[in-house]
Amino acid sequence: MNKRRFRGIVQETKCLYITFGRYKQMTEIKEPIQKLYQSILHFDVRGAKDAAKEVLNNGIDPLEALNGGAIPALREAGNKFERGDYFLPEIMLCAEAFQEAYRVLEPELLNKKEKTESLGRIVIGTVMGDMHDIGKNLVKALLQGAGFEVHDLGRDVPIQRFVEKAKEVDADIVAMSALLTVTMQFLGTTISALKKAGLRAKTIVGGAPITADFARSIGADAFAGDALIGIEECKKLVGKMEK
Ligand code: B12
Repeated sequence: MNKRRFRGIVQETKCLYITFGRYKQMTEIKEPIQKLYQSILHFDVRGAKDAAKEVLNNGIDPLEALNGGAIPALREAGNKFERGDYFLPEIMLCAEAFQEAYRVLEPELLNKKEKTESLGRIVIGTVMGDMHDIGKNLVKALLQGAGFEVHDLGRDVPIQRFVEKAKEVDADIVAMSALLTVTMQFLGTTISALKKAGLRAKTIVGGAPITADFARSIGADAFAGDALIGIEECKKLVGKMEK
């Protein structure tokens, strides 16, 4: 092999190492986030709490930990439930582990408050018949962090309760969550009831089974498949951001 060819091979190998190194860095999930994922998936409530503390102690953004570890763990638990590997008690324990970790992370999320002046009033809740509130609570915390005044009605919220509260606080936005295919319909009925009552509030919907097409079909003003996008959509709805 001549010298030129040899130098070429050395150069190519160096490039490969550098590229692979960068790729590894990009794909490496930080250890406390991995711990958070494993603890939630394996319903280790104490472990999830400790992992969340570790996340904060290591200066990791709580949102990165939620998006990179805690939420994927719940999604995987849902997949296991669908495949028959997990049953309801396991899902309940996974949810408990998530909540325990979330309690540690939430104050730090709220600390990221962007503004002191309110961006607008939002009424939020999970629709009638639906007990899933983890996603809704996350959206609520981020909305508060972004500077919205949020009125949380909780979960399993009757249609009329949304209407009454929106009227009472003169809401700019009504935000609704639904996680079950059987409760998705109540997003539409609530939007119709808000319109029928002549309220000016804009509506935004979200939740795992909701799609942009479905949101459009029920007359929602906005949709987001993810909490962070939801915050940007709410800012657009109140005209605080370029469309
Ligand atoms: C945890 C969980 C539970 C917990 C809920 C605890 C709680 N306090 O919330 C418990 C154990 C109580 C539960 C019960 C049930 N569950 Co469940 N559950 C889940 C699971 C595993 C995770 C959901 C979750 O919290 N995800 C994490 C959060 C952060 O994600 P998210 O909710 O999607 O929210 C994000 C976005 O969607 C968005 N978002 C959400 N809401 C909103 C709102 C707005 C306005 C915006 C902008 C954005 C937005 O932002 C969030 C963050 O990015 C899912 C699996 C899955 N893949 O979703 C099943 C799942 C939703 N459950 C399911 C089922 C079937 C049930 C039960 C019927 C089981 C049973 N046989 O009893 C009951 C129903 C009870 C009821 N009446 O509601 C099915 C639903 C199937 C379907 N197509 O309808 C799923 C999909 C599991 C599965 N794969 O089969 N469940």
